[in-house]
Amino acid sequence: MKEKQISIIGVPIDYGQSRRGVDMGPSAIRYAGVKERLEKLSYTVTDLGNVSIPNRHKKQEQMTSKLKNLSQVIEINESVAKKVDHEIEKGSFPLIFGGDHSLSIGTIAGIAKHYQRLGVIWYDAHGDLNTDQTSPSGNIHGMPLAATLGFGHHKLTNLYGYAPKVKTEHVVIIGARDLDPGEKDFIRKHNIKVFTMHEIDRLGMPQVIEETIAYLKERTDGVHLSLDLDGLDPTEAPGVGTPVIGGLTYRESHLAMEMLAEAELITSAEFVEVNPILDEKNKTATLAVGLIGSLFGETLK
Ligand code: 6HN
Ligand code: MN
Ligand code: MN
Ligand code: MN
Repeated sequence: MKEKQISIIGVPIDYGQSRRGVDMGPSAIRYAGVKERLEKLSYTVTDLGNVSIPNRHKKQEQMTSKLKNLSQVIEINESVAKKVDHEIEKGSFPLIFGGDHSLSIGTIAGIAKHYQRLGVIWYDAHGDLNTDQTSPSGNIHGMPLAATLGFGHHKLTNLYGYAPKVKTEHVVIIGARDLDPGEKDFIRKHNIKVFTMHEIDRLGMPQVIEETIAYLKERTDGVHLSLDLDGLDPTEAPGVGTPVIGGLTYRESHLAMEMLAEAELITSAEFVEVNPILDEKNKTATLAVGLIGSLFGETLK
């Protein structure tokens, strides 16, 4: 990492999906010692606390569209975008903890305006490429990548006043193994670069990350890492709301983070979908902190 200043932002959002507990993800990651871990690597770390979340009981959900909790997701993500934008302006590396994956609509909105061609690595069991038309669930956490690319409900795509944030040819998805029919169509139609578990098993993680780095280095001027903990196998990361068997191991993920650190490719990052209620003794948050250590060069120093 070039920036020596890291700003931690917690986004305890759970409105993008249906299981309670993911709002405690940021606390669990903090409790697992992330700040100390990064300070040991001689970064200056500022924890900005959490973005505030409207209370579930105060605000009645308005079902004006089939998207669940749309107004809350918009409101939260507008403040996420603002906060992240501000930290980049100060020259700091934004490190965001979730919270469900709908928060990426806000983080990337705040980040992308600082780049001509922002790249995104989407490390996830899912594509998160659904739109209001294709979503099987109505859960907005299944839509953030599509929204970022300019597809879906206009309130999601135009969040923070511009669209699209990222071009389809500047995205690499790693770890996909549960794609909905509409997402598969989207990937084919827009020729999105995807390493499914099938390709990862055939090529091995070293080649997958080498290809990812080469692909993004020549096309982009900054790369955001969006790491959904359900990209990992549920045996190692059980504390997630939508687990899918047959996932990435800790070792593969650890290696991926080390290779990204070595390449000095990543300019912002988020670790999302940690749900402590579904976890076993904070295993998933602890694993996330291990990956964060590697991403910031722990094994190289
Ligand atoms: N995530 N594809 C499913 C849906 O409801 O759209 C699951 C999405 C999961 C999203 O894990 O961030
Ligand atoms: Mn600004
Ligand atoms: Mn996922
Ligand atoms: Mn996701």
